[in-house]
Amino acid sequence: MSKPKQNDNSTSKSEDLQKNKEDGKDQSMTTNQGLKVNDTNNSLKAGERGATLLEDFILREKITHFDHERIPERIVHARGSGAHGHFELYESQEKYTKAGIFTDTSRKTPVFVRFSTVAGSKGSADLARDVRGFATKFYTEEGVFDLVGNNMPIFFIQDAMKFPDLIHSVKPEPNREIPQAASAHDTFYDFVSHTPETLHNQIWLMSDRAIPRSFRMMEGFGIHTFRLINEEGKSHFVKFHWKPLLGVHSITWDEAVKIHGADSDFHRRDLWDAIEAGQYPEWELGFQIVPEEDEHKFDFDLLDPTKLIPEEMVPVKRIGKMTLNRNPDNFFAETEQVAFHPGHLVPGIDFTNDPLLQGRLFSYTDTQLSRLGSPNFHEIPINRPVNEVHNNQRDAHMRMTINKGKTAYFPNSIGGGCPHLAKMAEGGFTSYEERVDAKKVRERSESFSDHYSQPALFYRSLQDWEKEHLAAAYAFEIGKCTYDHIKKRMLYLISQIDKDLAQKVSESLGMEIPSEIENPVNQAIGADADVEKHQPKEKKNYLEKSEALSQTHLKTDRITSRKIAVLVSDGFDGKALMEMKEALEEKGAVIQLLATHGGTVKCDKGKEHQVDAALLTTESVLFDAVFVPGGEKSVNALLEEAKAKKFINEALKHCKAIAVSKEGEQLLDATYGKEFKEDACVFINKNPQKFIEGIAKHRNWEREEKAKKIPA
Ligand code: HDD
Repeated sequence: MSKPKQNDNSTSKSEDLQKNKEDGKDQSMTTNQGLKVNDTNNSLKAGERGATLLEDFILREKITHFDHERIPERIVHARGSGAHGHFELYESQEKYTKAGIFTDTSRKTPVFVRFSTVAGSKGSADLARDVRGFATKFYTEEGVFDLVGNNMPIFFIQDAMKFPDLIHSVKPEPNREIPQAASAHDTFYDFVSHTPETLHNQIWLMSDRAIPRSFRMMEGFGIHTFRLINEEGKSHFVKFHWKPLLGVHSITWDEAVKIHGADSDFHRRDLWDAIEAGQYPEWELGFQIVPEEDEHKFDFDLLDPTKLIPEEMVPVKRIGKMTLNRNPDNFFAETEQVAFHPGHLVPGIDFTNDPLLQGRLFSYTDTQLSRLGSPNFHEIPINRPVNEVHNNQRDAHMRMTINKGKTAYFPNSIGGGCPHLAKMAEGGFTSYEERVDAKKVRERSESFSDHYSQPALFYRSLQDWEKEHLAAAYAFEIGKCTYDHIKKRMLYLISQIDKDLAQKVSESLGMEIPSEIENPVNQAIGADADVEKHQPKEKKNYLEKSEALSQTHLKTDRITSRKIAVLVSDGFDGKALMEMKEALEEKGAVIQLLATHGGTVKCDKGKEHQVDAALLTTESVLFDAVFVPGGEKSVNALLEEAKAKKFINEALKHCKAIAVSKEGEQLLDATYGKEFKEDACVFINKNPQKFIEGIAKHRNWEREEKAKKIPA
């Protein structure tokens, strides 16, 4: 790894956090009361072999604190990783919003971002097939603004009322707490097959977006339609997008399964290592703006969170850039205690009536009360705003602020009327004055009932390789269900999205596609007017394809931070390694020397090189590409290692770039490599530039049809 960059990343938030930091450097150990401690190994006893005394307050304090170290994990998004950074605006968006972060180009707004999986527990593996959370806390001068989104642009359900049902169905089944961090089980598909509004998010979940190569290579979406409000009080609808500058990339399911065992912290480690190495992940923030008067011009409802606005209909305007450049100092204090909330807003941004968003506005504060234990969670350093907080809220568990004076009410005269109300000119928040004139009803709009058109658009927009992966994912997930009626319902629903897709899945399942839905909802769950009424409407085709939905169009030619394995043993061609290393490192790639043994290896010139990992301790799936330099002795030793051959076979199967020079070619001959010598991403004695271009492709998916037969 290259050396960490000098830390020039301070922001108003990092200075604020400084107040709470301590590292014990050159200090004596103390109790929590500040008493110096000179023995932390032995309890106080009656005689050296005697019983321990209750009096031992040092022992009691240490054990009591330990006993209470754990807090409840998040009910969803329990497993996550966070990083600090900042956001900078390209040009003022004052036409649309008065929010300072979107109008003042001189600002460097501090952010903290937490990425997560949804279903798994805190200790589950990173490569579960799942939606990824992408939550950003902006510490703005006007207060905290949270954009609590996902890496998919739509959600499973349309009303927050159904969230507990959705989550209960995907979480481990309650009788035996199986399976962990996996949607492939009966209860989830029971729910999905009875809830056709889930189908759009469901098809994204079956796509490669659910198994990203890295958090740094995912898009992020605010999902709901929000409002932007300008100085004149005019509102525009907006959808928020994060576009990663490293492109959008995923891995294959076979790799995901293997990474589970090889490195279950794969994404967490990747984010941490990239930031430590100074390879800071970056995203551009995009606005999709819809004028108020266009609200009803679409074939779908802007308030329906199961629909996206195709970028071909409303382009995404990139308005600024976020850079993550500092790892947290303490996982618990920062990443675990950070509390996001879609209701943390600043003037210039407002909600819409999306019923999912409206329900979220309640849930997020509520959950912090049980998770963090007190309404004072905003005082925890990672959560407190960088501007000052003044109000008449008082007390409660773990209050940190010492409010002075006699008054904690408004209006008051004794306290000089303070804190006084902000005048509008000083930036107080006012809600958008949306006109509401309606009956109070427990209903859903019929404009929300189109459940097939957008899943079909998504599928049509994918390349063939993406379609193959997606069909295999459905076959895997539904194949894991044990109830035939659930499998049949799923097949029927998929056939309504796309006949070819359903055909592929049905062949894998060895099951006919039903011509009509069996076990209608009202038989299975009792007559339900809402479910009956909201059976999907006929599929529409308002756009044949949207390029923005396929990862093929979301690439870059950067290979920054890509991990390249170099397979060697003693006697390898040192010159070839140095040439390759120099060329790749110049482009920001990370080279690791994997050898037949740990310690150091000697090249053909007798120079010692530090081994990054013995082959025994690592796996092909943890790397983006492989290079095998020549050197007779080295290659002979590799030929004796089954792991080296497995490494090459897996890299081939996973469509990665492979380069060999001189005798290194023998490793291709000894593996399935011999059948792939003409492959566009297999480079034999080519210059490093060709290999770099191959790595930048991420994968040669054209190889996959043939490579999937490799039994690796
Ligand atoms: Fe949620 C956490 C994203 C709907 C209730 N949600 C949570 C996190 C993300 C999202 C990224 C993790 C934040 C972190 O890293 O701490 N949630 C979404 C998105 C949704 C969504 C994009 C739909 C567009 N969520 C949603 C609904 C409800 C919740 C409809 C409840 C009615 N979500 C929660 C929660 C969590 C949460 C229970 C768990 C931990 C937390 O809030 O702080 O309140």
